Amino acid sequence: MLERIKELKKEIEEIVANSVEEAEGLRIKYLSKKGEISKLFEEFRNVSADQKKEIGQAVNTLKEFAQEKINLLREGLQEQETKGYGIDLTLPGESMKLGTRHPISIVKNEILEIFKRLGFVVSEGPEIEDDWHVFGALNFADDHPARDMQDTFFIQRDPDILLRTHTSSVQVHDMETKKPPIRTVTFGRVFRNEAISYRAHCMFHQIEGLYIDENVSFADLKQTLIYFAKEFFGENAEIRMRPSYFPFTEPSAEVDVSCSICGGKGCNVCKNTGWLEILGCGMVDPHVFEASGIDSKKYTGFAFGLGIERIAMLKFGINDLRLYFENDVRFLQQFESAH
Ligand code: 2U9
Repeated sequence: MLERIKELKKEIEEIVANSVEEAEGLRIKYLSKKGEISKLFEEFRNVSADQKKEIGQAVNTLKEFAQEKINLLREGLQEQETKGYGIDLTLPGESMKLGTRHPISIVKNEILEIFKRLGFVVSEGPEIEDDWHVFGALNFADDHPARDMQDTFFIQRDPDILLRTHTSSVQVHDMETKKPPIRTVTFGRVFRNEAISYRAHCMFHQIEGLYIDENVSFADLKQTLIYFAKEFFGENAEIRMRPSYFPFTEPSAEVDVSCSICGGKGCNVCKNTGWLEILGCGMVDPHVFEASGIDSKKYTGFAFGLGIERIAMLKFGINDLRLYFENDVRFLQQFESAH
């Protein structure tokens, strides 16, 4: 009898049906009162007591298997018949809808690629930091306003823990763990305690670069930024530098690029100046080197930082920062597809 059960299992494994009627025929053949499996149950009465357990289990398993298989066949066919089509394997597949890349990611990737071509290595680090890596090691005075709760998010329990306000903290880790020459570019989210409006947000994205070696000069910085501007904004792009101040660089400068919309003639995007501010930069302050154990007599370096949201606004003509973080698909779908 076990042999017959095995044979039937194999037979049922291979059954197919092309219509609901055929599936019903199969149900009758195997599962009706006079069906093959019912016959097995009748024979089961004559099975000796010592075999009853084994054969009983096998017949029940076979019955469940047949019910499941025939139900599946019937359900599949019913669905096809109610939808009014059969399976046509020659039909082309339905293409999957691809998402689009976020404008911040598009700009971030493009900028990082430019600096990677110049030999910069990408580094990332934690968003939750300590005071030393965000402020102390970067030459911020103890009473610097950035350390104020009005400007920075602190963790209530421990004033030493805060959300980084710039990605320079990542490069402090690099300086602590690597030996010059160091040529890194970082990107990531930074947090500032700002009221949210069309031109300010409490969270945005930065890219920062740092190059430390012997004899690195301001001319190297300028040439690197000219290369970046031409690669990103086009061959005709020019830059100008204006003196500025940051605690971590000396001298420091703010950098403008010639307005790519009006070609420098003046328009409403550049507020008729012909220039757009794109980044800040400078030579790394010797105090910053000393704080991380780098010999400031032997090494010099340059650093720069830019806000990705601002560059993406210029590139795509976006006029409200909040659009980046609202996840409105009507906004997001306008950018290149992620493939
Ligand atoms: C180390 C030392 C110095 C990074 C720099 C800037 C100038 C800068 C702003 C641009 C717009 C921030 O996003 S923004 O608000 N950044 O102007 N950032 S120099 O200097 C560093 C970095 C790391 C160790």
